[in-house]
Amino acid sequence: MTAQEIAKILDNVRKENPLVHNITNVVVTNFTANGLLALGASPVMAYAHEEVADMAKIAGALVLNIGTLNSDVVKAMIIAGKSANDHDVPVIFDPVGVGSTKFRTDMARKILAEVNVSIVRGNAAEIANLIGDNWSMKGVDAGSNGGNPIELAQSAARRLNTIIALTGKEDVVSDSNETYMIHNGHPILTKVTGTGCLLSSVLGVFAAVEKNHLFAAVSGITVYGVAAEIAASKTPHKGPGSFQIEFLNQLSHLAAEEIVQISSVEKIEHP
Ligand code: ATP
Ligand code: TZP
Ligand code: MG
Ligand code: MG
Repeated sequence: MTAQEIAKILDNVRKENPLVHNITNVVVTNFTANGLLALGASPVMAYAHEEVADMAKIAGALVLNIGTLNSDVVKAMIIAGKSANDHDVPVIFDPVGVGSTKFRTDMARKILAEVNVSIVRGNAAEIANLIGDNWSMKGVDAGSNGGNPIELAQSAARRLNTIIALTGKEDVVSDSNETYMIHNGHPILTKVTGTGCLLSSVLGVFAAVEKNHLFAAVSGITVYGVAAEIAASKTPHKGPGSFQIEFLNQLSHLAAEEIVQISSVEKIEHP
């Protein structure tokens, strides 16, 4: 993918203003809504069993995030997910904290068994635990075990038959046939809660306007990483509070020329 193609997809987001239905966690709800508004999308959070099917079918994408799950929320996710599948609405899944408790792992696998998901976005530990590989988890944060994120993303994409967007210091996007690595982002993103969750919803925004969901995921992650780099450069010696606000500003202002100058997307050749 070229930087110009990525900038064009961002332009389409701003022109089309897609509605994105989020069933997400209580920690990140406000930050997610503000991040999607800044980017040019129209967020809605809706959880009632009685309405989620109707909301999902009129949305451009549905984002399911199990950060503060309970049985009722999981039921809502499955109702919404089936409705999205019936109406060709792409579903993005963020398996927050999978591997840290048995309930989370069981529920994540249940959702994947019942709903056809276009993109799974998570840190390395979450992606590994989703496919039954051991990778240490500390609550919702990835531990590290020195594994290879490219091989992990490719193998998870093959086994789950979906697109994997595996994030961390480097981000990897793979559908098992085609793989990209994105070298943008900034370590201060790890000091603001919900930056992973917001990114999953941003992938919903991009999937709503770009039918090729592999390109949508690469574009969303790149735009996000470039905005973070600019925000960090504008808030030096400040801290996560100032960064978080400036990051929202940059999601809103980001220009095509900045994507061309700063983005770093590498296509990984398959053996
Ligand atoms: P975790 O809970 O492990 O932090 P997460 O769900 O919050 O996971 P991240 O993997 O932190 O998600 O990804 C969120 C964003 O932060 C992505 O854009 C990613 O590229 C970026 N990011 C994470 N760590 C770094 C880092 N060390 N350097 C640069 N960018 C990073
Ligand atoms: N606890 C449950 S969900 C959540 C926390 C702290 C937010 C996790 O956000 P992210 O984006 O994975 O850092
Ligand atoms: Mg994080
Ligand atoms: Mg997360």
